[in-house]
Order: sequence, then C-alpha cells, then structure tokens
Amino acid sequence: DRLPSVLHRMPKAELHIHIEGSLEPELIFKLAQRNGVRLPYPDVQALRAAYAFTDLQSFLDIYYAGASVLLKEEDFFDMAWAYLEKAAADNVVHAEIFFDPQTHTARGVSMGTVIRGLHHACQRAHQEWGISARLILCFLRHLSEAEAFETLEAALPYREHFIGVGLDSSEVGHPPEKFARVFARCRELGLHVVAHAGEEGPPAYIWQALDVLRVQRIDHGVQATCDPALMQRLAQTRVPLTVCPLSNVKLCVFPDLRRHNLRQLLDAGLCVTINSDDPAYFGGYLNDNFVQLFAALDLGPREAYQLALNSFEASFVDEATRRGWQ
Ligand code: ES4
Ligand code: ZN
Repeated sequence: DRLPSVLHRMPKAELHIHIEGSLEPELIFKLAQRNGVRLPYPDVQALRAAYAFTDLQSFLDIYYAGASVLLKEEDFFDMAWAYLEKAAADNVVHAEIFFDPQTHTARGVSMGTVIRGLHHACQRAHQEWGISARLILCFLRHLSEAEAFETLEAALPYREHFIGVGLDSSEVGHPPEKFARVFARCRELGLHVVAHAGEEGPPAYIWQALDVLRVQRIDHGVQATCDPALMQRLAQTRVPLTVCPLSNVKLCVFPDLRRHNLRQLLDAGLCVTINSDDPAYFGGYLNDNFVQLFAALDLGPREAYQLALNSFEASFVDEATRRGWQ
C-alpha cells in the first residue's frame, strides 16, 4: 500500500505541538544529569512506564515534572532542535510551536532564557533544513489572569520572537472567559490568538473561545460534534480545529482511534488539521498520527490532500509563502 508513503512525503504544516511535550525520556535524563536535577524516576524505562494516562490531568502532572530539567538556554535549544529535526524528516515545512513560559519562570528560569533558546533553534533549523518555525506563547489556564498578564509583560521585550498566544493546561473548571481581558490586550498588540477548548471541556467553552476570546483557531475542539449549532458556526466561519488523534486516545477522550470523530468533522465541512500535541508522551510524531488515523478510519488520498491543504489554510503564514508550498 502506498498511502503511508504519500502521507509521509506530502508537505504539511504542524500547528499544535507543545515543545515541552516533545522532550523524549532520553533527553530528560541527559539534561537532568547535565544540570544536576534529581528526578523521581530511577531511569528512562521507569519514566516511560509512568506514561499510562487516564485523563488530561494525569498527563499534565508528569509533563510538568519532565520539564523540570530545563534550566539553561542551551536546554531549550536542544529540545526544540530535536523536535525540528523530526518535523523536517516528516516533511513538515512549517511549524507553529507552543511553549509554556510559566512552567519555567515559576522555577526561576528567566523569560529571556526560554525564548532565546527556542528562537535560536527555530533560526538554525530554517538555515539547515529550510523549515519555517514560529513560536506561540501559552498561558496556563489553571493559574490566574493576573499571572497571565505578568507573563505577557515579561515576554514583551521579546515580542518579535513570537507570533501569538494560546491557552493550555487543565481545561475543566477554567473556562476561556477567565482570560477575557488578557486576550483582548494581546489582540490589541497584534498577536495571533488561539485557545485549547473542547478537548475534555464542554462545547460551551468553544463558544466562549470564539465569542469572548475571539480566537482564530480552536485547539482540539473535538467536543463540537455534541452541538449542531456550533458545528454549523465552525463550518460557516471555517475557524480551524487543530485535532490531535493519538493525544485524544492516550488521554481517553476516545476509547480508540477507530472511534475518533475526525471523519465527522471533515464531512461537516470544518477546517480540521492533524497534529501531534505532545509527541514524546503520546506515542508518535506528525506522520505517525496521519498513518495510524488513516488506517483506523479507512481514509484515503482525497482526505490526505484536504488535510494538508487545511494545515496551510489554518496557519498564520502570509499568502505569498503559502502559495509556494501548495
Ligand atoms: C496539553 Cl494535550 C494538552 N491539553 C492541554 N494542555 C496541554 N499542555 C500540554 N499538552
Ligand atoms: Zn495541546
């Protein structure tokens, strides 16, 4: 069968990848040793064995523990470099990469250390492999809006190094409206705005992300299929959903890939894209997500073309650059 080869070779954009979620266990242990950080796991195998998640929170606890080894600018560089090398090998020609500065500033790491390390990796990856990579700063929604404002303030000296802001971490109990003012400020500053919504949370959170935060994309959004009026809104406006199939199965949003609702979203005319979310934790990078989902849902070359096209339509790259890729 040549479909996996087509999926692999087609140029695509990745729009939903948390750089801290690309940190492989081997690199976690290497950085722990380099920085003298003690981990609550004796070795790589023991850490990997802990990757058995029951929901979003059970994953986040381990994901934040893994990120504790990141201290120096070169640590952030090494992490992003490793991801970009894998993305380039998957024929990702453009990546919009989330990072969680509050996970690091809370441990005394400066905003400059985080952003400079990530930015240098993006710059060098473009020189080495021609991949374009942009950064999106995410606010942690389990923290307060005041803390989000402080984070924005600390990041503004590096304004030219990120293209937008997002909202991630524990969804249920932290609705988008909690961040209405900080998102309004970000829009005034000319930043792109996206938010995780409808991963585990209800369709009401997707409505709020659209109407209160006025986001340009919904990250996940798979709960939209529970709400016909919302499906109609998303189809008509073509506000994209960045869907992450392997993530949804690992976090028990769907019992297995065959039960994933991606085909339903596509058939309803939504601008859906495929993404890896936290590839080091969820068992695969972008092409693994494509190949496994296509096999499970019996999708074909038409859907492959549509999803690749959607990934460019949904991206924040300018029209001229986009024409070159399509
Ligand atoms: C995340 Cl899968 C997911 N959902 C919400 N926040 C996140 N941060 C990293 N991965
Ligand atoms: Zn995510």
